[in-house]
Amino acid sequence: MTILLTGADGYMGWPTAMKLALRFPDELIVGVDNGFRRLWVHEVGSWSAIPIKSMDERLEAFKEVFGQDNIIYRHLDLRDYDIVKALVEEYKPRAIVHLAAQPSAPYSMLSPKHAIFTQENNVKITLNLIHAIREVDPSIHLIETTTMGVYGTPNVDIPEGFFEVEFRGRKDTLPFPPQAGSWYHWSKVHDAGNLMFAARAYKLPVTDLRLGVVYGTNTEETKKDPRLATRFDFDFWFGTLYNRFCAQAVAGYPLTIYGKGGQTRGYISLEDTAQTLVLAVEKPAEPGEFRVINMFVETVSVRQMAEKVKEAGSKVGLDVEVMTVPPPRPEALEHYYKPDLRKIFDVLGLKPKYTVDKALPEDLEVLMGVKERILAKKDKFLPKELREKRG
Ligand code: USQ
Repeated sequence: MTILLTGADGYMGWPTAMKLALRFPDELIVGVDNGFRRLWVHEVGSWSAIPIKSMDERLEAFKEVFGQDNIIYRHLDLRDYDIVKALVEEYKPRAIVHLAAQPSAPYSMLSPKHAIFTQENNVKITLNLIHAIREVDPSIHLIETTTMGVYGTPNVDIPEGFFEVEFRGRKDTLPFPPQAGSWYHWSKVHDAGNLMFAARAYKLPVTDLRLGVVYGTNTEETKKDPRLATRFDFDFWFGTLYNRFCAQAVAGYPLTIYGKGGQTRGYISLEDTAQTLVLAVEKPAEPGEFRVINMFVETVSVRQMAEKVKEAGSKVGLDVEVMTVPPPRPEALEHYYKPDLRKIFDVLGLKPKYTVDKALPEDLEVLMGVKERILAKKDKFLPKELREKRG
């Protein structure tokens, strides 16, 4: 049996490849990527704080460390339908874990070209996978990480995908209205809509994992050998909140709170993210089922995150400062946020290993070991116009 993993070279992809390979030792994990993430981060002038190896070197190290040889890597561009169909035909996977996407909101907002690239790239790949599955074998379980950002920040509770509505005396269960906050997040709204329709029209089993912000330097597997490390971005475009704040703390750079810092999001560690993806493969959706699962472990505001990093920093000798940056994004700076969180535990059975508080000391320590690499790119914490605005 085979499991196809797209985006295998990414921050979540590589750790997930290893976790899948270890959980299903008799199956082949086919990792696919075209190396775009490395290029995008290079394009914005930054790099991964933690040095990463090529896929070939990682696979060699995986074999050595774990004594298993069940991950292979294919360097392919999944925007081409013929390539995707040939790939699915060749390996006949039982499940496809689809992580290959341009994931950055700020990158997608850089220019018209970046917006269009992001949507074309992301939406096309999902459509290619849907159609390849339909043509080759409609029983293949398609799992995609969309985003909690599909819902935006409405002033009411957020369900897991669907909610009951009563309108002019009639009732229905409908998709919760999307209110995404960037061209990237809208690409995932479009993906979610396309996945929902594919499940209905072609009877595909589909799992839409509405993923929150992923954080952390390591998983159980990446820790075992420096050659198994996954990337760690901290720049304005590709670094996400917790990761950036940790890198800023280590670099002696003030934590960059955008606006009031009341922006609240769901957070989940890299370890728990990879584990949730393994669980989604273990427990597939039914044919024709569009299964939406909110995927995070806790909600934290930007202000609270800054406090947590400051406190954890002080315990390891870091004097962490905080600053307010004029809000660079079109988002609510203070808002209500109460998303449902049930299915990740009840349906998939995740037992989270981390919370932000638990992970911080370990991650700060790892990043202190690569402080020079962070300092070398500290001008990438903010784009020029924001650096100038703050004086
Ligand atoms: N923020 C700051 N200071 C910073 C960086 C971010 O205040 O230095 C704020 C942002 O304005 C935002 C919040 O922190 O309000 C989260 O930002 P983020 O960069 O950590 O995450 P986001 O852009 O929302 O996107 C990330 C991933 C994306 C994923 C999403 C899940 O890049 O792929 O889909 O998290 S969610 O946020 O739930 O939509």
